[in-house]
Amino acid sequence: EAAVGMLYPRDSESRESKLLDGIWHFRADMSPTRAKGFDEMWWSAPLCESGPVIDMPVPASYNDITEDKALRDFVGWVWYDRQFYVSPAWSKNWRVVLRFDSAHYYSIVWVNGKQVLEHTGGHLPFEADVFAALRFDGPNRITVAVNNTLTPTTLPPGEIQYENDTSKYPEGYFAQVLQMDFFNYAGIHRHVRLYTTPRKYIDDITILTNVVGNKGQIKYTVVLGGEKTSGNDSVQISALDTAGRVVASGSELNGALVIPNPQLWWPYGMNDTVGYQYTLMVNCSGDVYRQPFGIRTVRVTEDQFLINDKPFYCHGVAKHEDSDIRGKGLDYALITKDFNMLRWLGVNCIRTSHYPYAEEIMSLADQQGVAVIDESPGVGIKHDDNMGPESLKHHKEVMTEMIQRDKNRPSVIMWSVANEPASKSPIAEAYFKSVIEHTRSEDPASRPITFAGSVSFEEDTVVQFVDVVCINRYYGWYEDPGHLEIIPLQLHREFEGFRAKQRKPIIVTEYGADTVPGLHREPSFMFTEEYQVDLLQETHKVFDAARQKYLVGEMVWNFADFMTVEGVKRVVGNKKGLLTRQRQPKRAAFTIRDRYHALATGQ
Ligand code: GCB
Repeated sequence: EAAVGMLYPRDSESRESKLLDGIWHFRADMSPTRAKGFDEMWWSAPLCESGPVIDMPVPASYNDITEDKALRDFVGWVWYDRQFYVSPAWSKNWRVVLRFDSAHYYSIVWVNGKQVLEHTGGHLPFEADVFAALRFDGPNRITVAVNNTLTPTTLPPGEIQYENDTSKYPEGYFAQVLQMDFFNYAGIHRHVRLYTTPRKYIDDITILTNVVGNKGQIKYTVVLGGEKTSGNDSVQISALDTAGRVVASGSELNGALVIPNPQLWWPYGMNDTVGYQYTLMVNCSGDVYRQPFGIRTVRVTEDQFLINDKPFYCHGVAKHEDSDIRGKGLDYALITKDFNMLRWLGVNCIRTSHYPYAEEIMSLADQQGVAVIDESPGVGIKHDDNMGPESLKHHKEVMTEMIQRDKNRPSVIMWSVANEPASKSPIAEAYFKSVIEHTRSEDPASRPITFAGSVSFEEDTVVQFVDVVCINRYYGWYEDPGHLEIIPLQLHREFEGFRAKQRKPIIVTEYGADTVPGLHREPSFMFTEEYQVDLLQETHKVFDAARQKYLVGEMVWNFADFMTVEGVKRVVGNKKGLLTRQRQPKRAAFTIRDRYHALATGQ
């Protein structure tokens, strides 16, 4: 069987790693065809020899690093390179894997001029054993070409619009048309690293948990990679608690463990302990890997979302990976601050709108008991040519990669396959039936599946396939702007309409109002801090009435302000944040904080 593992790189007695983060050399290929780098084979020598280079941090988006508008808004291939060394000790009986945690969007990677990797999709890891391409006795060079062009069949989809009338547009003019409401930040967004494993290695681990009476039941599967199994592998499996005590053990590659009186994994607010995780320590013929896991169950009924058989009410926010200067680049200070602000707000659940987030973010969610609706990059599926066979194939591959990466995470309580697709047409019905069936068959833990929809119950054709109905609604904002009095009627009507079609629980995955911090008016007026508060509060009345029945969650759009393309609806980005882009509270943040802390103590 082909190696499919995508375990997060973790050092151990048998594994070492080396981050290649730092300042790299960089050049955007501004040639009209964007193909100069390939014509001149820029990977065959250091980048600084084929033309001028600038310094570029990794990880980070390249867009906001310089003062060059052409680079900020660039569409096409950019090139990165750097030197590195590996210890001769790594040449003995090791596998050396080069892993990109993500690069946006389409990437090709060379080591010492030899192509070692190619990957499509911006938010998921890719890796390869590069042992054969490495030098252990001198400098190595890594070259990366990344292309951020979005097409009708990428996820997210996009389009390039060409203008040929030279009386109106300069020669060769084209513009990228985005179908989503966030800036198409690009570059090497997460860590790049080398890590070693023995030649025979642990390729994948799957852990399934269940709770029966006072017993935690663990089913695990370990997949080995590398040299053919000789049949006499030594296998040691131990489940450890947080104090490092062995609470169960086994000696098979596939097995079951029982943990008596387990500490369950709980989200924030549902128990005194939250985010409790055990570690499955796997030792296979000397390769050691420690996989964290949480014991918890997730189940959906006609009107409830149950975690460990207790009703869970999601009081959360949708987020973005977005901040000043670094764009979508991973930053430890930023993500730690974000989790502090999530706790400050009293949030117990986030949605990774609109793409899978960095694994470091997912790990904080696991540890801090923040439940996650894990969303794919299926955002902006608006046209029929985004739902053809090629799109479908790619969408399924992305779902597979996502599940492969996140399947063991206790925080992930549901998959979201898309955000606001055009879910009215027969083509959407067939397309999403197929994507959702595929997702169901891929997740060994059978988590619930959803998508965040914007189409009314009267026209939607996809909700029939999901477990939880998730709806994004902007009453009083895009619908009847300025009119808060319509919210109770229209939102209630949608709830009842969906319920009449499908007896499934509902989460409002988006509602909100653009708010310019510091803008005030009494009585409230759109874009003021008061209007955001009023809109939220008016909506909460409807939530409170439906909460006892079938509403299982509410999520504000958005945690913080974030960057978008330039456009007449956006004043330097989307301003629907409870927090500014610098993570300082607007007035509505206090409204939500009061409400969420009350909901957390009420559960
Ligand atoms: C939506 C989208 C989200 C946008 C938001 C808005 O429905 O899902 O990506 O940013 O509305 O503010 O328009």
